[in-house]
Amino acid sequence: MRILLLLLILMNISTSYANSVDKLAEMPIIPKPFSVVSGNGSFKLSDKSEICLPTSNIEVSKIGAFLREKLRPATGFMLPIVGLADQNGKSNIYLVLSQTNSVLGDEGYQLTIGPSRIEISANKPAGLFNGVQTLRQLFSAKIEASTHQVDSWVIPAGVIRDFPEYSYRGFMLDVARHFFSVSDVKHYIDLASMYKMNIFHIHLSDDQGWRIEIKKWPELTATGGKSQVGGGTAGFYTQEQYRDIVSYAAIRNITVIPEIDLPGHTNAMLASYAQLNCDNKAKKLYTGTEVGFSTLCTSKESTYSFIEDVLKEISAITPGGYFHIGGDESHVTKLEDYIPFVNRMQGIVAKLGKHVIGWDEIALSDLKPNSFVQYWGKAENAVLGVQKGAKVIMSPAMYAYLDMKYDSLTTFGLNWAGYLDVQKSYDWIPESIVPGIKRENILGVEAPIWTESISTMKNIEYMAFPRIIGIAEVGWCSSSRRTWSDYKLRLAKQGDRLKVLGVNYYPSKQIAW
Ligand code: TNX
Repeated sequence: MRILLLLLILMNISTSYANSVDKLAEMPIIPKPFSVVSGNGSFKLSDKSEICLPTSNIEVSKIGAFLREKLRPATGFMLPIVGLADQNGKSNIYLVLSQTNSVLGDEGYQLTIGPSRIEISANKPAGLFNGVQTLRQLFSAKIEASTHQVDSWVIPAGVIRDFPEYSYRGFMLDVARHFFSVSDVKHYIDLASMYKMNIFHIHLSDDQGWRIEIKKWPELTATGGKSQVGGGTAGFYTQEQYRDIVSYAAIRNITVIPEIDLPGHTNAMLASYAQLNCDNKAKKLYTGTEVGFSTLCTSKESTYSFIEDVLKEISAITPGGYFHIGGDESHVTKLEDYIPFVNRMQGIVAKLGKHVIGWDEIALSDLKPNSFVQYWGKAENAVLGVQKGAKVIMSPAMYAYLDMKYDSLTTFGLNWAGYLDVQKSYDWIPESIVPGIKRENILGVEAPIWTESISTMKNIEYMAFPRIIGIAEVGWCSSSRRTWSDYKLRLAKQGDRLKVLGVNYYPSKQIAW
C-alpha cells in the first residue's frame, strides 16, 4: 500500500513536471523565429553545465562570455567556458561556427535543444549571438534577475531555425536635445539587442547641443556641449567613451551609425565657431524646441574643410560602414545651396570609406550609388530616392517614431505625426507603406526616439517599451508570417521579463499583460 502511494506520488510529480514546460513551438519568442519544431522531453541547466566553444575564435569567445554573464546571476551556476577537449560537464551548451547552412545567411542560427545538450550553430558569430538571445527567452523570466533565484531552469526540447527578413534593424537615440550618459546609452543598447536589433543610430548633434569630442575643433564640445533643451547641465562623449559605446554595441551584434546633422540643425556648431556663420558672428546657444532655423554657411570653402575634419575624426573611431549626414528640415538653406552641399558631403563621406545615410530630403541631391535614404516624413522624397537608385530605410513617423505619444493621456512625447499606440506601431508592413517602394528597395527599418520632451532613461524606457519590441519584429519577421493577434499574446508574456529587468514599460491596455 505504501509503495503504491509512493509510486502514485512519484508519477504525479513526473507528469506535473512534464506539464510545467510548454512545448517549444508554443514558446512566446519575439521576434518570431522562422521555424520552430517541438521535440520530446526537455533540457535542464545545472551547476554541472558548461559553455563549450569547439572553435577558437575571439568573437565567439565574447559571445560565450556574454551568455554566461546573462545566465550566471539568476542561476548561480558557474558555467565555465571550455574548449572541446576540456569539457567535463553535463547538459552543456555548445556554440558552433559552421559554414554549412547557406539559408541561415550571416545572422541566422539553428538552435537544437536535446535532453542532454543544447547546440547553437551558425555561419557567423552574429548568428550565434542571435541564437543566444533566443535561448535567453526560453528560460523563465526569472533568468533576467540580477540576484540568485530558485527555478528549475528547464526548457523544452526541439529545433529552431531562424534568420532575419531585413539586414538593417535599427533604433535611434537623440542625445542632442537631451544628453544621456554612457551607462544610459549602454543600457538602451542592451535592451534593444534582446530583440535582435542590429543598428544603433546615435544623433550626435543638433541645434541644442554637440555631443562628441573633436580634437581639432575643441569649442564644439567646450561651448556646444554645454546646452540642451530647457537648459541644465548637458555633456558630451569623449572619443574614448564613444569607442567604449561602439565596442559594447559590437559584442551585441550592433553596428553604431553616427549622425552629424547638416547643414540645418546646426545651431550648436554655429554657436561654437563664428566662422561657420556667413556673417562671422557666433550664434547664441539654443535651449528651445523649434526646428528648421539654422544653417551652415554653404558658400564658404572653409565650411567644407571644417566638416571634413569633423567627419574624419568620427569615422576613424567608427568601424561600421555608414555615416549619417542628417540633411533634414534645412528650411533656411536655399535649395540651390542645399543640393550642392549634400553632393559634397557624399563625396567627403565616400573618401572616408563609408556609405552615406541621410533623412529623406537628401533624395533631392544627386545621390551616389550606395547612399541610403531614411524615409521619415515625405513619401515623395523616398520615392525619388528609389528612382535615383537608392535603397530606403523605413522610419515612417506615424508608425515608427517612439517619441510620439501613445494617446492623449501620455504626459510627455509629441503628437505631430499622430498618436501611436502599441498595435499601430506593430501592425504595418514596410513594403506596402509607400506606393513605388517595394521589398527590394528597402534596406530595413528603424525606430527613432527624439528627445525634445524626454530627459531621463526611465522615460525613454516608457516610450520605447513595448513599441520597440514590435518594430524589432517588423524588421526580423516577414510580414506574411506575422499577425497582431498572435503577436499581442507573445508580447503579453514579455511583461514579466521586462518587470524582472526593471524596465519602465507602458502597460498598454491593448495587451493582456
Ligand atoms: C522631426 S525626423 C525631426 C526632428 C524632431 C522630430 C520630433 C527628422 C528627420 N527631424 O528634428 O526631433 O521630428 O519628432
